[in-house]
Amino acid sequence: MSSINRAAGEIHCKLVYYGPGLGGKTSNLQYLYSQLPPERRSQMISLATEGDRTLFFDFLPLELGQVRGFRTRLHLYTVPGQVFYKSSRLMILRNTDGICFVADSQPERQEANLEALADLESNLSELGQKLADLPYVLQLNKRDLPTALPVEELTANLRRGQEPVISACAANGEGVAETLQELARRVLARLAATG
Ligand SMILES: Nc1nc2c(ncn2[C@@H]2O[C@H](COP(=O)(O)OP(=O)(O)O)[C@@H](O)[C@H]2O)c(=O)[nH]1
Ligand SMILES: [Mg+2]
Repeated sequence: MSSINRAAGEIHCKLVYYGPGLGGKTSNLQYLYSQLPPERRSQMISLATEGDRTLFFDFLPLELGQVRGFRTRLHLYTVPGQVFYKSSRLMILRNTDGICFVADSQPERQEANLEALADLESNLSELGQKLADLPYVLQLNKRDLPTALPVEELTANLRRGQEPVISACAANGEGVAETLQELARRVLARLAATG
């Protein structure tokens, strides 16, 4: 999607948080939202959420400020985890500029992590894209839980290439800004390289 509107002096980038249900995607956006100055806080949109679960998606626009003289905006989305929302995930993934995979560090969620990662790769391939060709970061979330698997083990199981691996506790915001910075840096570097 990343669009540069030279006339308006604006850059727009679409970033998607992907991962197993209840892994912490919405929490990432909620934390970022909570860090915004109050006067800019009216904008997080969570569509059709029922209790904790994201049934459709969350959307959070973030102003990055000026990048190379352009007013730069990030559009953050999360995808719903449940299997039956495949068409929503496909739609949200379309024209994405970058992806953060939010993995759940708990042993009992490892199958769900692998399933979500495979689902991501298969959906990208339906859209004619490959993970390896996209700005991508792997976030290992829920590091605060006593049962969290070692970072090395999760990395060995979930890392697909040279993507950065970032430990996080989205519930209290640890690693959340770092994750976004790392992803945004990659997206903007790629934008600069491709013009
Ligand atoms: N202990 C712990 N709980 C977390 C963390 N991140 C999210 N959660 C909790 O996990 C549940 C699901 O999080 P949510 O962000 O809704 O997951 P999503 O389905 O991926 O959007 C919520 O109850 C969160 O409070 C974390 O880092 N540590
Ligand atoms: Mg959610």
